[in-house]
Amino acid sequence: MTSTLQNIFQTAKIKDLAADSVEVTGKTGITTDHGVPVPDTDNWLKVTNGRNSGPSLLEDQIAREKIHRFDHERIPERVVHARGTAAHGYFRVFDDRAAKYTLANVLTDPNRTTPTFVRFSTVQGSRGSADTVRDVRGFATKFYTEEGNWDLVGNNIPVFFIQDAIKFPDFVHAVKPEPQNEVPQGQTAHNNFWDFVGLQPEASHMVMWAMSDRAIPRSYRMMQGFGVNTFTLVNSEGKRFFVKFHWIPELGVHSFVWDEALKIAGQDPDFHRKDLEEAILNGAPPKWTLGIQVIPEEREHDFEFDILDATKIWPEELVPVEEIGEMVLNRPVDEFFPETEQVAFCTSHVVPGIGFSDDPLLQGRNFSYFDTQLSRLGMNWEQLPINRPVCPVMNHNRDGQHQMRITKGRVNYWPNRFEAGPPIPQSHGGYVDFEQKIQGIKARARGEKFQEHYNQAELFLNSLTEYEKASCAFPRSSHSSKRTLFRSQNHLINAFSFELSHCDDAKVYETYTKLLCTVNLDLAKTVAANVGGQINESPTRRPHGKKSSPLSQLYYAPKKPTIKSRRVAILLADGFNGTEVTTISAMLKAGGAVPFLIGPRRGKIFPAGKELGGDGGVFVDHHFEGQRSTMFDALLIPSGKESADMLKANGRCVHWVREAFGHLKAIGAIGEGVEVVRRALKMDVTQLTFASPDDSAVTSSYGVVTTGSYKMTAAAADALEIVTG
Ligand code: HDE
Repeated sequence: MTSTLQNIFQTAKIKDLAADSVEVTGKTGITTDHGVPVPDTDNWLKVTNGRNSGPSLLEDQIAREKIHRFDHERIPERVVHARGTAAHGYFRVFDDRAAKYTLANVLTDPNRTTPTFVRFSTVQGSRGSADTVRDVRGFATKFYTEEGNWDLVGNNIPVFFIQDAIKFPDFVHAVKPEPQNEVPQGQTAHNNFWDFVGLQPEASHMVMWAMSDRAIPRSYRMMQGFGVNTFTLVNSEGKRFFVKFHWIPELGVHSFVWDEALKIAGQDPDFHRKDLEEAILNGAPPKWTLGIQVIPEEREHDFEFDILDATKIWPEELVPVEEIGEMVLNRPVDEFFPETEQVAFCTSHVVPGIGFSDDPLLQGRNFSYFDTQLSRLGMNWEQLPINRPVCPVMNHNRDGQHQMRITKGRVNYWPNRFEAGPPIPQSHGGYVDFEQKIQGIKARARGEKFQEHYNQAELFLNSLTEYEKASCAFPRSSHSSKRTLFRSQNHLINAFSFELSHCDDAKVYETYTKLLCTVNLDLAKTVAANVGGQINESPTRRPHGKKSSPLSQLYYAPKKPTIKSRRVAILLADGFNGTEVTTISAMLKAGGAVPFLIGPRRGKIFPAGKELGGDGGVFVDHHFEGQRSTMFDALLIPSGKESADMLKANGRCVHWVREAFGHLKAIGAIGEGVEVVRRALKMDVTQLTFASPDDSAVTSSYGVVTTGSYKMTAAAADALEIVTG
């Protein structure tokens, strides 16, 4: 374990897991599973005459055990959300402000630290699929509270494709790879998905989100989380409230552009997995604020949408988000399988003070999750170390496959003559079942307001800013006078066009472009023109023209801009400016960023003034061919004539600068390094720049910062001092 991890705060869950953790060291010899020391793991017991190896013997219990264990290493992958990664952390509330809504201590007691375990995931692809595909992301949190586990099993998009759980198998069959050839992997760009959503208008709101930048997050650390379903809270006076849960990331909500996401899927399919681990190990543990939207019971019917419909948001203008606490993820898992793969969530797992609503999607989920764990992990899945609560567990449930607990005593039922294992009344912390009055007719039907499907799809579209709509070759700044240099395209249109263009059945894309007319006629026309679809000439619904700014991800820009955890590539070759690179690297590290030196070879590269092959070189992290600009958030080209000349002449470096520019990465260049940028972009960088007030450096609305020479400022000196100690 690294020293960073040893020093971090240990939650009750980390201490609990220690009982089941073993460390493998040089002193730990190998034994069989029944504990017998193993003398040889490389040779199966054989009949041999010394010259030839003869037949292998079935009696070799050591070899047999090794193979048996291997044969059964796999368990069924999750039917959805198979690809994921996870981390440990903790949750604290700011104060007891939520006590007016709930008696749940985890949401009201500021003196508590509740351990958490979060698993992030994609939905469509299998366990080995790429991280950066266009997809919804799962955001499932297990709170190990003192009153039992609470699982908040959410996504990074606040709505869902369907309203009633009974449609889930159809939806998942349609979205997953097609049955005849198991294609495509990690994508919704195929006939069956678009066929289904085209015939299922309730999906239209969620499809807008899935085609937006939300579906290609830059990092799991830079996305929101939403409980999606409507839950309930009960306070100590027995009053009930409807609630939606929100996670808001400290770093803001950021996405890739599609070209980056596509390339990274090939360059580093584990990008998001590594990103989470890298940030935690580099001392930038991700943090989210927990927000709640609350509606008192008596206001349930005050809205034009049904508040129990999971295809609808509750606009924040109508129901504000109240921030009540924060979660930090500060520890990667020690081993993937027992923790990330075996963790199992259930929406039905709530604690006193939190309850369900009649949301028909949630009701079905409450059945489904426990059920799926039975086939994935077996009946006693809640005894697995990662799943077991940190509070005592006692009941009269018994036996089942892989029972790990030995419960002493003579009774396994209640009531019993010993009064052993009695129920716990509500007054002593027992779960509170809210006494809800129900009246109605038993029928296969949904409420009246569940029939409207397009208003919020339009609301989402109207709320996107130009940035989100603009293509990757579009300038960052909306006040740029140079904007016309670039071709404006639309992210959302591009996404629809990519996906529908992968459908080869005309019926599918024609149905969908017709459906889009009801959301927005202009959008439908452009997409139809791109993919060969069809439109209805007049809008089939009157647009309402409303907006809600929190639907745009720019609304969540971090309160204080930060370079924390951002990856910065410094491209250099022999003859670079050594002091400059050392100082800037130190400044980046002091700001929490992660600098990487990229050079023409993996070994030592020598700064100007140092003898080639001598003592004065620096080790670079990667060779030019080993990484691409897509793997980094920013690029720096230092000064140094010889170095700059080499970079200019190298096709890979030129491409690096051009690609980073195209993806709107921040690019910094100093002295001769400016010439590299100029050459790569085939334009005078001053065309791209705005002079800064003191003329010391010029920065552009395109994210290019250039300066003639590097100055050792007081801030730089401080940073150097911090990092070099
Ligand atoms: Fe899930 N979902 N889901 N889902 N879901 C599963 O449970 C299901 C839904 C979500 O990291 C499965 O343990 C039904 C909405 C996440 O382990 C399964 C319905 C939301 C994860 C299941 C939904 C989610 C799952 C598969 C419609 C966002 C991964 C493996 C009624 C709020 C959890 C498993 C992890 C996983 C069923 C809809 C989120 C089959 C029936 C809405 C994040 O039980």
